[in-house]
Amino acid sequence: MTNTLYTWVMSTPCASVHLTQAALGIDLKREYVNIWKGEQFSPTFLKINPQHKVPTLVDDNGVVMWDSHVINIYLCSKYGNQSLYPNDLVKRSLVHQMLFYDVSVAFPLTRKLVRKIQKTFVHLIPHATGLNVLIPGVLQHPNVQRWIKNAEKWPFYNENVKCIEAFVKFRDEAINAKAKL
Ligand SMILES: N[C@@H](CCC(=O)N[C@@H](CS)C(=O)NCC(=O)O)C(=O)O
Repeated sequence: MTNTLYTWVMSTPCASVHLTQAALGIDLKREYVNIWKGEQFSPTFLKINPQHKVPTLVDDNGVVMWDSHVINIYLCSKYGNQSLYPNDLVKRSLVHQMLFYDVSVAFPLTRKLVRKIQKTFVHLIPHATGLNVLIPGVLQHPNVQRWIKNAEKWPFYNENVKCIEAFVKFRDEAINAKAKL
């Protein structure tokens, strides 16, 4: 059995698993689930994950796992990557600290913001690229800028670019649809 990742390119939790996959250099069969078309509610997918969330991993031993943080930890532990997920207890706890921060603070905040943008003013931001314009206050902070510049050097960063490109395509389509009204 192959590892199958149920995923969607417009989802940031999914992008994090794509980044991990690329960093580990492993094969995962990807099945795309377009959540904006409601494909996560198909009987087939609900049978796999009744929580109807992507990313969802069906491991080569048939175990189903969901939540990007869990999947990322699992893949790093299984395929071993000391720099991404160190054995050292203190270093590992610092990794967990950021993962838990993402679960409890960063992701819920971003999701709220993106939903508002989708519903209200995506057509007003024709020059926005990805999230760079959407949350300028956060992204222009020097620490965040430094972090982004560093991330751009990762050899596997292109996986994130694909996610941003999908978002930009969505934005352009939303603008065009609005212009036709
Ligand atoms: N904490 C979860 C969040 C997963 C999540 O919210 N996924 C969204 C896409 S970004 C989803 O599948 N939404 C579909 C739905 O809830 O029906 C993770 O990190 O994997």
